[in-house]
Amino acid sequence: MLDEKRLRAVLGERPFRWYRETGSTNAEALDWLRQGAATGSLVLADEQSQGRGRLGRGWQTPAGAALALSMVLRPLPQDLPRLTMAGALAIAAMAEDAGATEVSLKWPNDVQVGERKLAGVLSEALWRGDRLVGAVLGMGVNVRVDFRGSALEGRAISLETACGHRLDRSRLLSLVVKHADFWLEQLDGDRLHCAWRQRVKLPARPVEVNGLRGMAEALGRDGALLLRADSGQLHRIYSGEMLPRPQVSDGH
Ligand code: BT5
Repeated sequence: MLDEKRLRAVLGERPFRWYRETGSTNAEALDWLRQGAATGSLVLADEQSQGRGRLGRGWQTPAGAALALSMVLRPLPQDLPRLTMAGALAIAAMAEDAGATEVSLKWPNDVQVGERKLAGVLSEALWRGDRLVGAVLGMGVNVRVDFRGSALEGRAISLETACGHRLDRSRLLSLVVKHADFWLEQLDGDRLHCAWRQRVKLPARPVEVNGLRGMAEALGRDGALLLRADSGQLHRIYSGEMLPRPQVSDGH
C-alpha cells in the first residue's frame, strides 16, 4: 500500500504531493509548477478520475492498481520533445528490472510488453507568452489493473501479469524515478536518442498514421516518425497514432 510515510522513505528529500484520488497528476503538477515548484518535484496519485492521455484522450488509473506520477521539470525549449523519450525509457528499464521481458516502445509514447500497452507517457509544457515556464512529465503504469471484460482487454497489460508475480509499487516507484533522473540528465546528448531508437519497434507491415498510409521507415533525432507514404513521399510526423493497416486481400 502506498502512503505518505512510505513515499517519504522512497523519495528522500524530493518534494512531493500525494493524493489518494485526484483528477490528473499532470494537472496538479502544472498548477504546482505555476506556483513555483522546485525542479524534480513529484505529484503522485493512487487513483485518477480524469487521467489524461494525448489528444484529449483519457487514461485509466484505478485505485491501488497502478502508478501515476508527474514530475516538474524546467527543460530548454528545444529539449521538450525529448521528455517523452526519457519517460518511456525510464519505464521500460523499470519493467525489465522488475523481470518483464519483451519490453519495447511504440512510437510515439507507449511502453508495451509484446503488443500490449503497459504504460503511457504524457509531457505537457507551460508557456507564459513565448517564455517556457517549465513542463511536467507524466507517467502512467499498469501494475495490477485487471482489464478482463473491459474495452482495453487484449490491448493493455499490467506489469504483474507480464512478470508473473506480485510487485511492490513503492519499489517500482523508486526504480522509475531513478531511471527518469538518469535519462533526464541526458536530454541534450546522443545517448538518449540512441537508446530510444534502439527500443522503438517499427512495424515491418504497412501502417496508417493520421490518415496517411505507408511504411514506418525511420525515426528522426527530434522524435519524428519518418513515414514513406504509398506515393513515395517521405513525411515527418510529430504526433499521432500508428495503426496497423488492414492487409488488402488480392482475392487469391
Ligand atoms: C497516453 O496517451 O498513453 C499517455 C498516458 C499518460 C498517463 C499519465 S498518468 C500520470 C499522468 N497524469 C495524467 O493525467 N496523465 C499522465 P495516449 O497515447 O493518448 O493513449 C490513451 C489511450 O490509451 C486511451 O484512449 C485508451 O485507448 C488507452 N488507455 C487508457 N487507459 C489505459 C491503461 N490504463 N492502459 C493501457 N491503455 C490505456
